[in-house]
Amino acid sequence: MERRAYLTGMGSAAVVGLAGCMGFLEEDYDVGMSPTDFEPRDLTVDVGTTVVWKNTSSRGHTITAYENAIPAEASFFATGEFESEQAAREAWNTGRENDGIIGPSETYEHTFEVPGRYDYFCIPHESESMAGAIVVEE
Ligand SMILES: [Cu+2]
Repeated sequence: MERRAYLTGMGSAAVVGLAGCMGFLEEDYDVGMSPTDFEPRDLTVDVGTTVVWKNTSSRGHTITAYENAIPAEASFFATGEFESEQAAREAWNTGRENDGIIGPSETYEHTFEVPGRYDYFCIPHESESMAGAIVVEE
């Protein structure tokens, strides 16, 4: 736990850079989560990269793409495997069994095949500005 506290105390860019060249610091995920935020909020990857999110907090979260803020040719993505942002929101709002929530220590991954910027958010904590972006470069 001491290592995590040390890592989160640094800028996210520094963490990614350090983790890349210092093998012993590498984690099994790319984006972690605090109770109300993604860490880091912004991540840049190469096209074809599989990004792994891990819920490193004690609260449940969703990872839900903003349908109108991803590249036009890209496919929508969301925890719960919903086919649209509206379907994801409805599932959460109506308390369905599959509400898209991932619990503490659970992971979600998505492979980005189309370059561009992907904005996403957490449905239950949208009002607390829990959102992030993946920038996919050629
Ligand atoms: Cu959340």
